Amino acid sequence: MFGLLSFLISFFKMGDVAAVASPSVSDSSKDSAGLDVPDESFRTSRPDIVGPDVPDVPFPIKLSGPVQHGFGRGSKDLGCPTANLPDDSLPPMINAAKTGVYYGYAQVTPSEGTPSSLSNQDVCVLPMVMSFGWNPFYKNERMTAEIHIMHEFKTDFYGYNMKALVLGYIRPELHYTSREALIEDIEFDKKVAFKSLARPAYEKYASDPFFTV
Ligand code: ADP
Ligand code: RBF
Ligand code: MG
Repeated sequence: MFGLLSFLISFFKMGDVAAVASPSVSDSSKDSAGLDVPDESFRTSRPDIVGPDVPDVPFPIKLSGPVQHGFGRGSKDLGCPTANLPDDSLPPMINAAKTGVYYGYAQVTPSEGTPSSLSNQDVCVLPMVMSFGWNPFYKNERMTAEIHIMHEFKTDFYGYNMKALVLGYIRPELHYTSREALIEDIEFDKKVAFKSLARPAYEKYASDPFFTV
């Protein structure tokens, strides 16, 4: 009896050791300013499917609003345009999730009664990656939700309504010191989003009634 009790006491005292014994992949460490910088080992050995096989709480998260102008850096600096959601559309994300990179589906639709420059393919429900947070690389002072839709659009669609169904978390938002590393990781994020969404329980959200038929 005493043997069992002392074993249990020493087991709980060894909480830290037990944590080390069950390995977990670390994705970041702190730099001297306390910012999360990517670990090289994380960058070179990232899984290409993330999240459970069936979306779990707090997903799906629904976001919607007219596409806003940002600083124009996504296309120019990173070769990855991101459609920015308005501030007042962010509470469902702010209230339920931490900052980071997410995957899901998005749909762009013209406002009623306005002529549209978008094709039938452009207004489909399409896979997306979303950066939600402070963009430490650019030292932003405002939180943003920026969506890159994995589709080739022929024109911009500022002012058009965008709906997004966020279905899973990919990684934390990190403080990149090189633009090249950020670009490389964004490319990998797209691959992760595609593969993670290709599971039946995720695919079915592409025809969710939230989207416009
Ligand atoms: P901004 O800082 O104004 O958001 P970006 O350089 O990030 O500028 O470009 C975003 C704009 O590019 C979007 O608002 C949209 O009109 C357009 N765009 C074109 N293709 C895409 C795409 N695949 N995903 C998201 N936005 C796109
Ligand atoms: N910005 C960061 O500072 N850190 C990140 O980890 C980061 N990850 C991103 C991942 C994706 C998929 C996308 C589309 C953008 C990411 N960005 C990140 C945001 C990028 O800095 C942002 O698109 C620019 O601020 C241009 O608006
Ligand atoms: Mg943008």
